[in-house]
Amino acid sequence: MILACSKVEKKTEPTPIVIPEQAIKFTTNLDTGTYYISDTLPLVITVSSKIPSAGISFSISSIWTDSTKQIFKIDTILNTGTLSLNIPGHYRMGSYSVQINASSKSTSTNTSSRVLSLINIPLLPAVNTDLFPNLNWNDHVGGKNSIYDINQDGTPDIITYRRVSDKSPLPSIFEIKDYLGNNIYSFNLKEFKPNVRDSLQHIIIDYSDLNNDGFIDFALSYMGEWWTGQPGTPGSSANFIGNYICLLLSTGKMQYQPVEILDDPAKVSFNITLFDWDLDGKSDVLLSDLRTGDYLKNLGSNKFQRSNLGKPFFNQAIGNKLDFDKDGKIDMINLYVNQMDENNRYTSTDMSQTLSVLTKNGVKHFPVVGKTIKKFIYFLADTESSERINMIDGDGDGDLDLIVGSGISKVGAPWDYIQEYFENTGTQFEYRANYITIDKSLIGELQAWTYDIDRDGDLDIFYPTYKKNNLTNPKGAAFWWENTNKGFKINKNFKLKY
Ligand SMILES: [Ca+2]
Ligand SMILES: [Ca+2]
Ligand SMILES: [Ca+2]
Ligand SMILES: [Ca+2]
Repeated sequence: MILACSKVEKKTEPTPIVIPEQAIKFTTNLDTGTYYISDTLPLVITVSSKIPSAGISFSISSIWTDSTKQIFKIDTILNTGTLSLNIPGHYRMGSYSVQINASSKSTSTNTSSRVLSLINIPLLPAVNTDLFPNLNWNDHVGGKNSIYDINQDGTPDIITYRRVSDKSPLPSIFEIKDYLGNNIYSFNLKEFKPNVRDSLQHIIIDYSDLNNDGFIDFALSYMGEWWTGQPGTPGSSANFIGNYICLLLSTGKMQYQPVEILDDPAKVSFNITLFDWDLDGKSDVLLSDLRTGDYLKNLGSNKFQRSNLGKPFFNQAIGNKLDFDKDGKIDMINLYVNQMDENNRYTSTDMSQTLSVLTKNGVKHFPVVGKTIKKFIYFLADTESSERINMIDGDGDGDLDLIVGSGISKVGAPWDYIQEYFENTGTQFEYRANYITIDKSLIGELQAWTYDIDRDGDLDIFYPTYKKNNLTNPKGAAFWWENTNKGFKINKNFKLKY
């Protein structure tokens, strides 16, 4: 017989079994390498150890290491396995470091931490001209100051016309396209006006909201001159065969009604400029230039009346349109310098250098001093000629300073380009040598545009176009200029946005 036998023991309270907390372990979605950021940090933290009963205290902070500035800091308790955060504020160019500390809420010695590296490389909003090889890219860029978005979809647009060199006469097609390669609008001048005279085969284009419906309207001028040979060379002569102008008046978003406003075989015109020339609040159409004063006065409701402006506000020369006095309304700026012909003869007796600004309050004139700005009608061999202007606050004092863009023509070699800075002192614009750094081994153009590329709150400078298949060639490398408030410095840190 087997007797079950048992010891009778004194019953005791069970000793609590101390199960040590697992060492805290976590991973993030950004653990491998450097994360490229443009603003918001999408951070996901996953805890791989057992969560202590009281939870885990997380302390997360991000530092902009370029200035040791703290971007954000958060302390939070996690009771589940993952923590997802979208943390904004990393919009400025530079390096960031994200510190993550995790510790058990009940055992403060049970901690873990890691550091993530982020880098923000600025996006350069230049356009690749290989995208549409048949366009006149010069006209997309010239006389403008920054990217523009006609159809208001957030992607910058291109307004110009097709230039097909192996066809004569050219098709005269006005085009709106965008930086992603989309075709937005096209208008064939010759389909609308089959018997239009072919002249220089350039469509001169300007735009403004003429009928005040919130959509941009266009004026197209088909030019009135062509040459029998190389312009300006002996034996070559100009033939004048008139000027044709039509407006494209918006009837809705990207819908236009073409309206012929001038068909004159005797008129010669090299400009068309939409601006409120008579300062009554509505954009008008200057048919050629201020010297003639011939313009269409905007009467409202798509009605225009041929009129004359009378005495010119200024000697019309190199122009641009921007908001000089910061009242929200676009002003006209004009840099006059005496222009030379192909024989180095001045074309005027007026030797002044003047920046004129036409605002709704009238015109103001500012001397431009410290350097003789050269301008020629034609680029011949080794000609330095100023062709474009823009304005930017380069010294951070709140007023706009002047940028003059020039080309230096070369025979049998690529041209050089320079951008020069004239500081606004309130009464005049004074030349500051080398304020805008120039490196002629990099890309060059006549017109520089402005944009806050590093997103630090001030405008920087860049060239609007590049060629993707030419970036590694001499004079092909893209760059931008950082506004340091003490000069514009070449910066090669960027990614091409388009
Ligand atoms: Ca667009
Ligand atoms: Ca007007
Ligand atoms: Ca300034
Ligand atoms: Ca900036």
